[in-house]
Amino acid sequence: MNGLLIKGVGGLYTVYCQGQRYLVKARGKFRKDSQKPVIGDRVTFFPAQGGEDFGAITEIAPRKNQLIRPAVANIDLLMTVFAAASPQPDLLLIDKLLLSARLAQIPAMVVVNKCDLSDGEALADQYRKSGYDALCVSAHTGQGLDALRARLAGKIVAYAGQSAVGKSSLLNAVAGLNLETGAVSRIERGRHTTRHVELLALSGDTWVADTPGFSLLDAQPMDPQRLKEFYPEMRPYEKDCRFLSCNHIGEPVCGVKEAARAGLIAPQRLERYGLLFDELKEKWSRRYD
Ligand SMILES: Nc1nc2c(ncn2[C@@H]2O[C@H](COP(=O)(O)OP(=O)(O)OP(=O)(O)O)[C@@H](O)[C@H]2O)c(=O)[nH]1
Ligand SMILES: [Mg+2]
Ligand SMILES: [Zn+2]
Repeated sequence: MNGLLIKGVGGLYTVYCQGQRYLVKARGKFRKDSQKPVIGDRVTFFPAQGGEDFGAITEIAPRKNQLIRPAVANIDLLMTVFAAASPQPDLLLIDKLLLSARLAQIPAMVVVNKCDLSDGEALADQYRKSGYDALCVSAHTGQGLDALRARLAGKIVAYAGQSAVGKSSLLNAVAGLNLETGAVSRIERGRHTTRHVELLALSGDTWVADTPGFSLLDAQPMDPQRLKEFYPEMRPYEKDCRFLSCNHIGEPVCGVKEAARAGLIAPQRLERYGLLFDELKEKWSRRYD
């Protein structure tokens, strides 16, 4: 049988297959191959037979992507969440999360929550210009939640974003979950040491990795020269740069900077690109330390 690994605690795993949950263990060969099963794995298994307590995993399908800490595989969609207001948006964090997702080959989208407090369209547009799907929503009024539900349907979803932007509130509103929200979850998160990761059923075949995905930030050092590849909105204007290798940060005669000045690309996003460039440059120069 084939199923989805949704939970693992101390070597005992739960596999979901056609509405049923099966308790299974991994066979010894996986430990030998140092190929431990990971939540989100598509596995071949057989259920417990006559008198046995547990079934067994016999095969793990190749992973299309994987988060390391905590380990989750085969994520179909990363929701990067920020609030239009309260807390003030940390868009540099969002840019970093989107970049890390690209590097990890995880499709990502942008969710602007709390649009009942402030209009998030201009912020969402910064990302739409960059080719991202961006939705303005409110967990409180329900604005945009049908569209969000449609984006998530049938997928394994992970989420990320600074504290208090409403990640738990959104999951609760979208799927009728009962995750802790507000101050309580923030206090507890500091003390909580996660012993296991779990995929929660949002509905039917939609799953959410119950972790805010911050491990994404520990990405490998990257050559800053490559950063512009991740900003497709710059491409049409690069032909107007004097230098073929222009990084659009301080070079004279830069078509991209011109385009930002003319409002053709979001100047704020270009500014954050510069910050990210400097940060990557610093990390890159220390990569052999
Ligand atoms: N006005 C408004 N407030 C919201 C909205 N969504 C969430 N909130 C409030 O924002 C606060 C934080 O929400 P949470 O869902 O706990 O935020 P979180 O992102 O899960 O926070 P952490 O678990 O700390 O990372 C709560 O007081 C929510 O009631 C919204 O759409 N509009
Ligand atoms: Mg939360
Ligand atoms: Zn340039």
